[in-house]
Amino acid sequence: MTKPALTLYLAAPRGFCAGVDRAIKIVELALEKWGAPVYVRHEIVHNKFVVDGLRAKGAVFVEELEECPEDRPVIFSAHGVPKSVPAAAEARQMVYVDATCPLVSKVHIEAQRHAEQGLQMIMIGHKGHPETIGTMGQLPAGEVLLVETPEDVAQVEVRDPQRLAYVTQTTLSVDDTKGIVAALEARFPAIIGPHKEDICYATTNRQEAVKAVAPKSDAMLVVGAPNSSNSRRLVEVGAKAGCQYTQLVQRAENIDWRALEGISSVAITAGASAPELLVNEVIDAFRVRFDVSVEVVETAVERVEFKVPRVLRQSADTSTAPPA
Ligand code: 2E6
Ligand code: F3S
Repeated sequence: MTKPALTLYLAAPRGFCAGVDRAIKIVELALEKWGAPVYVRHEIVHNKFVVDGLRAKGAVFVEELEECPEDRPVIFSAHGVPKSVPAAAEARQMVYVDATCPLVSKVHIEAQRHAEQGLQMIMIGHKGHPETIGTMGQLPAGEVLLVETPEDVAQVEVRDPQRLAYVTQTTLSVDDTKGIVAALEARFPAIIGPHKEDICYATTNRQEAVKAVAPKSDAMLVVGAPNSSNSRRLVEVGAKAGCQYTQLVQRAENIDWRALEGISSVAITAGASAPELLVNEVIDAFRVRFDVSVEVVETAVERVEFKVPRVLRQSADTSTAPPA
């Protein structure tokens, strides 16, 4: 039987960003340097395949620092941590490596600077997300006000409308955030925004690429995890850009083939924490069922790279002893 023809639009950029790449390298290098087990506070990035792979090499994933023994190194995830976390690690004299993405750390510094200048901080972010918890946790509890929607902006109660600044989560929808910022500026004309956008280059580029592929595709699949904020935003952006069917899939086995019956085009992208191997797995699954022609749609070229912390930069075999 001949297979139906399918044009597969492969969005670029997609998948791993520089912060994810660095965070995974940090865990791998820590395992080389100190041996197993190395503890990781929270999923290093929001991807089960990545986490399972590192677990198999000896990483132990926990949610709280209290679950880690004092005599083993601990790594903080790419999403960032409240200030209280490294402080508690220091108090317990633990060896820790911070894998917070430098672009998240930039937002942390920004929030602290504004607060030092006497400005009250508002954060645009998703409640309960580890990055939001980490950024808000750079200042004492209750100091940062969280808004998620323009409706929240109408309700928020500030100390002094003349002395306000805002920061955002790095993985928000670029377009939805514009609406929230517009609401903030309309209600608080004196509010100060970030020097340079807090939404990171990887988020922006992946959303732009989706806007290029989604409108011409009968369906769009985003490879990524349900707890990956940036991946979920890609699904929403695809739907808003006019794609009739958008789905988040962790693996090829999650594809709902019934829903894809009769399509002649599909767009595929991946969140910043999804390995390319899983994208290839999805493409291969399409090849089994369709006569696929792949068209790469590239809207930006990324050359961003972040160095790993100095403690892990020297060759792995210079110190195999566990930390003192
Ligand atoms: C750190 C900061 C931003 O859920 P979210 O999209 O934030 O996280 P991941 O792990 O899916 O993506 C990478 C990342 C790490 N993004
Ligand atoms: Fe960093 Fe953006 Fe990736 S904040 S971890 S470069 S999605």
